Amino acid sequence: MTTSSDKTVTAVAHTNIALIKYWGKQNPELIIPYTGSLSLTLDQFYTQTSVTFNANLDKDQITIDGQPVTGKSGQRVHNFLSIVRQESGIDLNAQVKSTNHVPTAAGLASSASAFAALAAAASKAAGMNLSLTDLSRLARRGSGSACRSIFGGFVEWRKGSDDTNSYAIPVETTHLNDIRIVALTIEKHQKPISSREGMALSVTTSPYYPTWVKVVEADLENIKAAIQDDDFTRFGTISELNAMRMHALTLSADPDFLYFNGDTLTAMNEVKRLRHSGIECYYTIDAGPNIKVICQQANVQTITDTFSNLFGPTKVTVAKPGPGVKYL
Ligand code: 2P0
Repeated sequence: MTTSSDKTVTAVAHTNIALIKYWGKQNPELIIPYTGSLSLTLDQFYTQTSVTFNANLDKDQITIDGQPVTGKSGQRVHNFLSIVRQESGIDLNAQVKSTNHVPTAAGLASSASAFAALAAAASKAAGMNLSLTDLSRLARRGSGSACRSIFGGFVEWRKGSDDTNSYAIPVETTHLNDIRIVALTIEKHQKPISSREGMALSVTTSPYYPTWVKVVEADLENIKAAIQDDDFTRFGTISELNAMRMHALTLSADPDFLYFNGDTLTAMNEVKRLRHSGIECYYTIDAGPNIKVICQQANVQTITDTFSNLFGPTKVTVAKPGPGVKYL
């Protein structure tokens, strides 16, 4: 049993946007997915987290943006810290201070940057010195998508079959580096059905789920080939298709549910209109109403002008490929 460690460790992790979506767990306890997925880590949205294990604390103390975290979210962080305690052998409570530079739970995958930063800070504060692969495995235990935020740029989560072999790896490439994500924050409120609940409902009730598992394998191979061929058109086309296939699993669940709202549909139509007018862009949408427009640097201005006119300039953020996890 370790009884003293006052070292504060601070880590920063950026969020990621999935182009090939993770939607369903074959092992909910260990967060082993049914399929692989592929993402791009973004430079604009990140979480900074400091962790100190301290013998004077009688329980874990967690704050996000200065506010104490309790209830379900607090329990999730506490459970994650218990995994770190178990794996490191430390037997102390922790102080966790986290600052989010992400619109929380609005479909910008805040849990990805949150658990990636927490995994990095907590493991090091507990005296572990994990490889990036083991850090990715650990982050996965907090939130599936967090395993991808350990790395920068394009990242593939290899689904694996158990705790040892389900982790993310960087996609080595110099291609598509002028890719940009124009994020439209249509709605900042918490979504009515969490990703965790939504994917569980899709797995257990959508008759199309087995087909999704097959289709994702093909989408994943095709998008990796598009990256290696530096083929933006194929890259964008596959991304948009894959996102819509994921949302078909929500519409076909019992009871059915939908993450889009009216503004989401307006934005989708606008992306298609722009594309038909020669401004090449595609959309992807996660478990919320917000849209991310996938484009190249040359078209960023036209696209941001268009959506600033529609929704207001404060709703539009341009992101570039971002870095992997870092210690401060
Ligand atoms: C993704 N999403 O690949 C998919 C696409 C949302 C839509 O990963 O239950 O918060 O913590 O493993 O990672 C969001 O789900 O879910 C997500 P858990 P997570 O980015």
